Amino acid sequence: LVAAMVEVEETYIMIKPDGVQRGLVGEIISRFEKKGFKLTGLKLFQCPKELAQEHYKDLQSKPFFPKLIDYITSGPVVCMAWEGVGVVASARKLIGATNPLNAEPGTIRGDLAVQTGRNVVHGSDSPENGKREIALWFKEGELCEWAPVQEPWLK
Ligand code: RTP
Repeated sequence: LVAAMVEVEETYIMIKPDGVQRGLVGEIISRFEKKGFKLTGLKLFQCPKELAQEHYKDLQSKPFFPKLIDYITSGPVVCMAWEGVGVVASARKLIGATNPLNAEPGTIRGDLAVQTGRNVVHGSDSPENGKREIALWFKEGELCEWAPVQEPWLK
């Protein structure tokens, strides 16, 4: 028996304020749904400054940090938890390169964005960060563990 190379993982995906403002919420959620990942958490949320600073603490020393915090807190974001085999790396591929001008067509940023500072979506960069970020952005009771039913919805 060959051991499975990729495991079921969870990742934190966030539609940034520009994605909400531009009416791209449905389009972005639909890309992860169509790929086949499972949505386990979803909310529209006005992020406080402290949370944005904690989320991006690794970038604290970067010159663009204050602008990044202003951007992320400039309006509501859509917080999502997604689950699936290899979802962390796959979601990063669906999202595309950080600089949307380098992102391939077919990716979210490649199709929908132009500027690094307005790149519409965030995705965790490792399974460890996926867990850390989901715990940071969601409270207990906000996540749903569910399995797809086999029965048809309409009878
Ligand atoms: P994200 O965390 O949002 O998924 O982005 P990422 O991993 O692709 O990129 P990262 O290097 O972690 O940067 C986080 C976010 O900071 C903003 N940024 N601005 N030079 C700049 O002005 C600059 N560089 C990065 C972007 O919004 C980037 O997504």
